[in-house]
Amino acid sequence: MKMAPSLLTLVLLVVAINPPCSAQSDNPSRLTLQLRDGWQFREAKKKEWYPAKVPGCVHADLLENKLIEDPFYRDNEQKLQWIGKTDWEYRTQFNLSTEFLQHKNIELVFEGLDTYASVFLNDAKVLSANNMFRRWEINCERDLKVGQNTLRILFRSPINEILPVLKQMKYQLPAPNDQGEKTSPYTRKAPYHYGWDWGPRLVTSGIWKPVYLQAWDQAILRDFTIRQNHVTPGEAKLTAEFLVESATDAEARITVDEVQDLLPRTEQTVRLSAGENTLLMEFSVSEPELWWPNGYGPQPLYTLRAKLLVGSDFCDQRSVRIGLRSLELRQQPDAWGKSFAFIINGVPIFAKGGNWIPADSFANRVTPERYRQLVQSCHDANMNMLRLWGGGYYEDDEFYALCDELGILVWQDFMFACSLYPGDPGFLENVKQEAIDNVRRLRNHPAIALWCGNNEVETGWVHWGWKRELPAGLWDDYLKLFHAVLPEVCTRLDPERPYWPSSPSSNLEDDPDSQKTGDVHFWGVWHAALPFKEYEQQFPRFMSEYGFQSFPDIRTVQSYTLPEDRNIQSPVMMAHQKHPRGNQLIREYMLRAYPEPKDFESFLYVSQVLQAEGIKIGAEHLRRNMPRVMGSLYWQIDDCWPVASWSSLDYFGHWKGLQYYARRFYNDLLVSPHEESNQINIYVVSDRMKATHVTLHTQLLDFAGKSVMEENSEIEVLPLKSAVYKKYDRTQMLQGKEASKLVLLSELMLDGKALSTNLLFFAPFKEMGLPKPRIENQIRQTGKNYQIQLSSDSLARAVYLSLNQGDGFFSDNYFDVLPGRSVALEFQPAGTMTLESLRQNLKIRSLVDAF
Ligand code: BMA
Repeated sequence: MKMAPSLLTLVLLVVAINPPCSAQSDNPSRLTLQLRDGWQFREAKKKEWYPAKVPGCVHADLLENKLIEDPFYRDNEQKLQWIGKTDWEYRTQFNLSTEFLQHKNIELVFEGLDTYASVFLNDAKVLSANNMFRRWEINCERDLKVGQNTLRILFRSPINEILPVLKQMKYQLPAPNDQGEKTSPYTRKAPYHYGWDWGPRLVTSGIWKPVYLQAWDQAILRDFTIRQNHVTPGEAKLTAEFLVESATDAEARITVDEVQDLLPRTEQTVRLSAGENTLLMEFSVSEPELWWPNGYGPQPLYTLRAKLLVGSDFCDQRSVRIGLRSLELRQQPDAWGKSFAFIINGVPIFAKGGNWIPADSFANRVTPERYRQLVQSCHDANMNMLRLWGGGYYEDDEFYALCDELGILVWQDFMFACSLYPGDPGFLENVKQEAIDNVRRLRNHPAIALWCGNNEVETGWVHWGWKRELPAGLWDDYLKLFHAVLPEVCTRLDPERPYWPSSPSSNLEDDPDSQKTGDVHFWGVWHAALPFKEYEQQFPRFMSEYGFQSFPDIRTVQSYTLPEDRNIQSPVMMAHQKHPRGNQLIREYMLRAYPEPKDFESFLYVSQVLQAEGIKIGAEHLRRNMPRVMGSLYWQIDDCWPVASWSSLDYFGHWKGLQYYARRFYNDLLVSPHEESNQINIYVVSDRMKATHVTLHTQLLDFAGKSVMEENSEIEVLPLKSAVYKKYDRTQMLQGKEASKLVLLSELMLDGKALSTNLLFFAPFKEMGLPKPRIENQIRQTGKNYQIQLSSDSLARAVYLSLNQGDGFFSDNYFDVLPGRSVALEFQPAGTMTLESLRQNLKIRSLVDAF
């Protein structure tokens, strides 16, 4: 790969130099002083102060000081509602030296304040904040002194702040998820804090992101971004854009290099004017190594470092990590309407993944390790896209960095969900600044594929009665926010990335839920209680939400219950089910296909099988219908607390059945047998860019393993395509046998290995009369881990391995074991575990055992 400077837009001189430029100190003259220590907090106006953690939030601090009980335990949530209706105060002290104060410019920077905050520096009020999602930068030289300084922040209750506003309103802005006074639309704060149909109402306050002082003299590099103007395998044409603030007019030098020297450096001399300067430097990389979504290729990343020098003074430096790829949201008229497909490096990508919600009610508790475990789990389940849903917060940099590394595209909503919003100039300006801060912060991540205005506001207006019941002017406010303010920021700051107004949306060209154009949320299954088969009647151009709930596993339930709570209808279990009809719906769907589970733990297990089997129907249908459909994002990936929900990863990151199923139904090669009017069509869907030669093995068996029909065919699976590779007449294939007692196995074999396996049943579980299987296991130690081999004397469905005690990860779970065929998997214990204790604690069950 080569990089060469080319044409310049604004600049006087560009030189590509290799090796390094003139000597300079390793540290820029900009200084940062983190204000992490010595924090205390108290209920406003009360006497006693307690130690606090920054970044953090008041609930976490109260818990840490043992002033409240765990909000996630039993029904504690209810008892803690006062916290959100209380004002809180935080303070710290820090010492400054004479040298530090000699700097010409000193700024106090808050990366995030939650939410209505008055900031006092040595008793001067320096900031009044009103948006959790904004970054605040305050010139504060005047207010600082040598020696001890005090920083104090008063947080007003975000609920109380809005109550007087609500009183004056002639109408109520809809906020169906607020579990109390409906104040959330007026406040720029994570909507899910106010409660959701999977989340508790825990209305936080606090300093939720880092705070620091920043000192500089001559010039500061406020921003550095790389625009990818045109990227092909032959050449990447890029523009580096710098935002420099300078104290005076001056001549400066900017150098850009790659930290590992993977790209040659470039340098240019520029004239700065006093104040803000936007500078552009165009350059190109020939034969770039391209960044790909997971499954399509590697994710090469480059860390580019920009240095700013004025004379011999090394003023500042900033780094960005980028991946080179082209990106397009292709919306082209076709036989079914208008396409909705993400094209990366010229390749149409079928988006496979789910919807991401905040991984905790208290953002600061999501450690880098937890982020990694969750995003890695998505990667390992063959996902290539997550939709960052608009009811939470713009994620931590860590999250996007992981998505860049693991090839997970991000559909990024702005933080608006299921409500209408004010449209007064103050509110719009506040949102505009929020958008500027976040687009600037995030735009260098190659993973981000789309900016999307909101979640379900367009469809809410049209389909949830808002249009009928509310003043028409609210729609004008909608248009201002989502069709003017937000797209204008995106076009100005991030012109190469597409903007989409809402999810679901038809960009006002059709009904918001139209299946001809745009994206769709389909909730006929679940909310309308329609059968899972109804998924197969849906042909959206891109399915950005569909889902079904399950319970978390018993260990997770144990974390928030006492033994007497462990029944589905108990008050504590109901407190951890936020959908009003949730448990009832799970039971109703369950009894359509299964008998009544024999006990509580079995109910939890069967709920996970039910969810996984249901979403499998939807996901495989969507994939079979590529390219008409180009995305399957199920609702939802993760949880913010331990709860019954639509997630496939529970609060502790445990894989539910759905996560294991997702790995199979999102495999790059998928065999998917499907009954279509007395015919059984064996589809193979390929997300591979090259044709693959495999053996398609099909076999009709009874539950004891006796073969009724068996065939092997050599097939060439076409790249990036869904097609039928084999057809059977149902009646002929069954040869007069009772269908409910048979199973059709389809698998793609390569070099003796099954790349994709799928079973087709002809009756719901409760009509199959499956015998109780005898499952044998053999365990072998392999270093720190164990290999477990299972076999069964008859078909064992949804075999579930778990531990009575201890923790660890099973490389596979919730799988079927056919008689006469063994299944091997790996177990990684969380700590150390002896073979003996694994043997003692391992519990193996299959569906039959649940009844
Ligand atoms: C979708 C989401 C969320 C919600 C989920 C389940 O519409 O956008 O608002 O949690 O449905 O009801």
